[in-house]
Amino acid sequence: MTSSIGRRFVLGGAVAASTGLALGTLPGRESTTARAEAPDPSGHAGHGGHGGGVSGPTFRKGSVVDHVRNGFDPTKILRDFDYGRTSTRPDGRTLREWDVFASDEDIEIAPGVSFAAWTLNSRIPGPTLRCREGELLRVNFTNGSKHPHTLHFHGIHPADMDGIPGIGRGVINPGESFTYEFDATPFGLHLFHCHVGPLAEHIARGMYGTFIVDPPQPRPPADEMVMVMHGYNTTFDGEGNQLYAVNGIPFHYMHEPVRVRRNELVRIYLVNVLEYDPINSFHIHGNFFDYYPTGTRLQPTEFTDTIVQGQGQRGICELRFPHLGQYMFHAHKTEFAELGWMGMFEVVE
Ligand SMILES: [Cu+2]
Repeated sequence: MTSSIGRRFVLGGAVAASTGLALGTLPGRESTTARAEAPDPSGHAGHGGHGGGVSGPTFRKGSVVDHVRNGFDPTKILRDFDYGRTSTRPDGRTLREWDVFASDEDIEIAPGVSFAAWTLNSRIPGPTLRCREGELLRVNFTNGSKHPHTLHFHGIHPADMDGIPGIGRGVINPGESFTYEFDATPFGLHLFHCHVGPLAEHIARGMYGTFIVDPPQPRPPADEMVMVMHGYNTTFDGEGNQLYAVNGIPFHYMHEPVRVRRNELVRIYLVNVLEYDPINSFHIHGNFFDYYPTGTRLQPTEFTDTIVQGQGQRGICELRFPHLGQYMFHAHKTEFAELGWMGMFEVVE
């Protein structure tokens, strides 16, 4: 890390102080709107690459991105679990297969702001692949991008299925395909991402997804959702992020709150893949949650309202909302929150 980190944290403090109650206001209000094109008038943005500055978040008033043109919608991604195709092997074991393809896509990440993304299944984040412990998994990967990529899964598997350059099949070049095959173990909440260098750029461009291995005995029924925390380095300088998000589009769940039912169990599969910043965090208003780090144990380790994750860390949050109304959730790194990583739960009967 360079000394610019210190500058960025100082800058973050200035942002929080200057915008005051921004964390408690809804989109469309003065404090959460600004111009997408506006540079930080303080001139500090270049030091850390964070472009919000004292003018606050860089968004035009009242407009949202074109989800249809993007081809994905964070409201759908939230509860979109991809169980793939299953068949039964002669030995009675379940074989589960998915098709994953890489492609280069221009995505509107903020109103009028296009990002040259490298995607998995044409979305950011990539698909949420879900299976059960003990199954045999096959991931048929096709590289339709102009760049070489791999799929590297977190989990327990042989080296030649690890999806890194120089081992096993190694790099999958443009136009090539490869099938990764491994066992679904251990149960828990995992992730997958490209592992080709420059690694930070391949990840930051959008090449990641969630990988859920359910325990042999399913978890109790719940309103389940995935939240992948990430950012956008729109300048591609590798110096930080100008925008932050969960599930692809900054501020999306401020425009479309996550609707949940009062007293129903809510289970959030929370993953941090944020590149260029050392930590990310999740905080919920007016409530506490049980936290299961990596989801590999069935007993929570903590009852809290804030959790911090480094890159690659993930965990399951379980909670019920006893009261009706709207409750914010956001990074408790307020700089990230004001640059897009904030949303709302709306609790209804
Ligand atoms: Cu890649």
